[in-house]
Amino acid sequence: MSEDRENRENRDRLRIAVQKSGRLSERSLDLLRRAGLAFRSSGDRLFLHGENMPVDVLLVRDDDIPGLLVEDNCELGIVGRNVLDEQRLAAPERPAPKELQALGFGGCRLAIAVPDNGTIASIDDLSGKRIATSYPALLGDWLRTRNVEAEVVLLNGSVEIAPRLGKAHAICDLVSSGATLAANQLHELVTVMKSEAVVALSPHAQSAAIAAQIDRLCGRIAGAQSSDGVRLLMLQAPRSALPAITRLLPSRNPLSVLSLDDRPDDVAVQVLCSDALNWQHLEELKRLGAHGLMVLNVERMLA
Ligand code: PRT
Ligand code: ZN
Repeated sequence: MSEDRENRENRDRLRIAVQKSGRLSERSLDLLRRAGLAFRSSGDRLFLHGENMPVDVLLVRDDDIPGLLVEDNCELGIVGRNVLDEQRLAAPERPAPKELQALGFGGCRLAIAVPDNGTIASIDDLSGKRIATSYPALLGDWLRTRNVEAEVVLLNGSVEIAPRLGKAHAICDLVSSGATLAANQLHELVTVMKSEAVVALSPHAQSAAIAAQIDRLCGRIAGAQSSDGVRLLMLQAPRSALPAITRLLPSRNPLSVLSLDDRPDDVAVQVLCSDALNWQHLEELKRLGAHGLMVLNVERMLA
């Protein structure tokens, strides 16, 4: 048995890979903390040792995460679906990591965008055109399933300037706010895929001990995630203002309404809201007569 294989089989600590530094890093580590994991950093800051669970965190480039899972260097990874699916399609002969759970952050879409005031107005117009992208496998697959014969031009960065440089007629890149496209006089033609951060699982079979750790950590991640962005709004208000308050709130959750001993016309209200609850809502609630407004983050929820 190779030393590597032996190490792996003797391993009793779960390893999860997350992006070292980038858009997903902070939210990924925050999620693990909220799942109850406390960790200590190693000197080289590439490894976080879980202190209260047998779980270690590898800090790596996001593009390395699918490979680490395929090579069985770690069991779980938090990575954009775009990266996971691109690598799966690029190497269909390799065992593919499995998407276990979507995480609701890192949301974006892979979209084909074309120059404003250009000649490409529909998907059919892409035939015979060059499309620049860092996602050749996802784009190639999309073009094939739609029978569009376009040339895929691989670029590893600054894809959005390719049309102006004359390198391509269109681009296929990640979009979130759309500001980058607008700044480059481009607009979206069609969405190729929707993406967000996901938990991915190694395609290899695991020991019973590790499998139990995977279940436990994923269960906790799901629990932490269900309270993600959930806020508890507390306020006091005249009872007569309740219908208007209900109409104004960005929430369909029922209000808990409590009577106040010393003020029969007033009530105390509690309601769960999403993070769509903003300052303007609070100001409007105040105008309706609410006072003592408080918005608290919800850490954990158990139905
Ligand atoms: O160093 P490393 O390789 O780890 O990081 P990276 O630079 O490859 O990745 P990073 O941190 O930029 O992105 C990590 C993941 O975040 C991506 O794989 C996506 O899953 C997700 N994500 C979410 C995004 C965006 N939103 C996003 N807007 N990744 C990139 N962008 C870029 C996009 O490429 C374009 O350049 O942002 C620009 C567009 O943004 P808007 O808001 O102007 O539309
Ligand atoms: Zn990357």
